Amino acid sequence: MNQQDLVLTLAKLPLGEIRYFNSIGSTNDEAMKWATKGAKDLSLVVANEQTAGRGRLDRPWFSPPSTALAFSLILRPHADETPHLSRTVGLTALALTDAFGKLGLAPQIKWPNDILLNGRKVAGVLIELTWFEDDVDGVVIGVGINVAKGAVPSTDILRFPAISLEHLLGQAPDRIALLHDILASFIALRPHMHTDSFMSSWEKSLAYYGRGVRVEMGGDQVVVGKVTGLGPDGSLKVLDDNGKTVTVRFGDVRLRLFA
Ligand code: BT5
Repeated sequence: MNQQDLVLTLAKLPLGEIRYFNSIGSTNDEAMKWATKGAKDLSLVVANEQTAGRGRLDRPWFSPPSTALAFSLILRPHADETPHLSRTVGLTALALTDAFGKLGLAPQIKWPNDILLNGRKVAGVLIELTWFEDDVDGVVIGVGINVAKGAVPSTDILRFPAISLEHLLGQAPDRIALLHDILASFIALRPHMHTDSFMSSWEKSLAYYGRGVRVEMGGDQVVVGKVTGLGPDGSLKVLDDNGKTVTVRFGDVRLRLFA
């Protein structure tokens, strides 16, 4: 992977500028800085390796050299998109499921930000915002994908089982071609983000739909119940054991065995 190949392969997409790094701390850190300094809509930071990749709540994200796809996409939301910005994670997840589907795989979205293959995590999404006064003026979408087997961390640092595309395909797909397909799907889906059909595609791709789950929402807050769908803002609806629908806006979802 290098800047020239990226620019050539992505040339037909209506992107902003592209910055490639052979090694970087975190593409999201770079993109956040760039977003506050005027990066254009759909500008892209891509790295061959991250040495301080981050997940939610500053959890570590492992992306060793040449085996992972790690990138951050900067959005300058249009005025008509701002009411729906909480759907950006779904937009990104659907772009990823589309691109993995094209490879013949059957991905599912583990709410809110993980992509699963065969019940294991192959990719994660981290969304961060930049503000101008009271308004969001930039959205940084970080995506990490385990492309080759070597990207998958050892089990002792994992909160959830992981897998790579190579494990399932027998060989690692080309990272730049994969990035192209993800971005093309993202750009095609973006104008539909406000629609009901977008929400139903997102719901249809959810892992654990209709199944019993346990959601840890931080602190001691836990909900146990059945996934019944998504709220209009992308929150997860869980019907708890007392028959009450709980709206979950942040959390880690696990399948409840024996439910
Ligand atoms: C995520 O957080 O899954 C979001 C990951 C986003 C990473 C991208 S890479 C490009 C951009 N730049 C960044 O610095 N970040 C973004 P979360 O749901 O909190 O999951 C984090 C957890 O995933 C960790 O606590 C580990 O247990 C696990 N993990 C770390 N590396 C992994 C990997 N390569 N594959 C599977 N699981 C991993």
